[in-house]
Amino acid sequence: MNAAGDRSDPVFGRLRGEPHRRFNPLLDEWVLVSAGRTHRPWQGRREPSASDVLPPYDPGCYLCPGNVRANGERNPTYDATYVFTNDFSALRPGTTTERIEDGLLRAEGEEGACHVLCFSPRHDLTLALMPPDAVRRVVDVWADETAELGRRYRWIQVFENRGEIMGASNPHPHGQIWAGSALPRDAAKEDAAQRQYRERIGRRLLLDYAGQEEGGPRAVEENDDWLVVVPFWAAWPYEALLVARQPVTRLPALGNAQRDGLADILVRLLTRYDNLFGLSFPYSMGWHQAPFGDGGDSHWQLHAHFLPPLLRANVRKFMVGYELLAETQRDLTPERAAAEMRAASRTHRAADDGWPATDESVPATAG
Ligand code: H2U
Ligand code: ZN
Repeated sequence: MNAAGDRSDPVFGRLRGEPHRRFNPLLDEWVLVSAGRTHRPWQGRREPSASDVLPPYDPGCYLCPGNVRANGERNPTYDATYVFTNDFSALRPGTTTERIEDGLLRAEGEEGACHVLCFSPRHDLTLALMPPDAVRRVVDVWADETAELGRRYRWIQVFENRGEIMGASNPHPHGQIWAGSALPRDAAKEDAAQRQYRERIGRRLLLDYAGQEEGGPRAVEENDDWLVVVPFWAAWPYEALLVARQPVTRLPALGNAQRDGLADILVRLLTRYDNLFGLSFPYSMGWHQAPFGDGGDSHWQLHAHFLPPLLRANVRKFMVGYELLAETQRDLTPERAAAEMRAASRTHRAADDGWPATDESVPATAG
């Protein structure tokens, strides 16, 4: 029996074994939970589970220090983090903002910017394997990029696609920042839900949620400033929500201790993820922070979503059929997912498996 046994859930225990729907108050939508279906036979696609052993420097990598990128520019021989403008930006500054309407057909120009952030000069590291001070530097860059782009744009989306099956184009540890002038779909939904809650209840939705989950059956990691929980309404099997426990609207507002605490809990969460199936766990993660220039933002609570696709070591969940046509459905209860994550070790298995050592020094071959 794992830690779940100590964390009973008297309220929802009755529903847990039966098909039921759960409400997602952030997106104002429902998810169907059908526990037990994980045992059905699977003869479909299997994902490769072995984590490749990577060199610390790859002469063919367009993100490694000193290498030439796809557009011909050369990266500096950076030794910590490195930010550059995406050579294939989906949003660009100075594009038209014209709006066109013709009956039901509407379109508008969208101005913005796309940056790429290399987390480390080391090709073979991941956030989970980087030293704490290096992860803290990434937190600082996320905050600085948000502040800088926020002077000009409304929605700043900081995110990371990790692993081939999430569409990461390169194993070199990196993330992206997209900034735009409109509120994208999920941002608009979360903004509206948090605003309504604030108006109705007088408090921040996610702070109330964090208070309700602390120490409970869905909590995975906690420290003074942060809580990691598999949300009650999670869509992906091992989805996680990382939420600040004090009122804070955006990354740049985080103080020194909160940033250190964030680096610490990030590594703890990502280590548990990697240890869950003994492989470098793929996911998309991203920050949701208050939009800029909208006036009052006391309804917003800073948080990050971790959306990993794997259901088992080499079987991914596909969002198809019912999910695409009706509503999201999950097979594994969030409580069980959280218990498995708590049971996974907090010490990275890399050491036994010949994964890279936690040391950021760039080998002499780089350049
Ligand atoms: P992803 O691995 O999450 O796709 O992020 C890598 C980004 O890096 C991707 O958006 C950009 C791609 O456009 N890129 C460059 O800007 N320059 C390059 O030389 C290759 C990739
Ligand atoms: Zn590289």
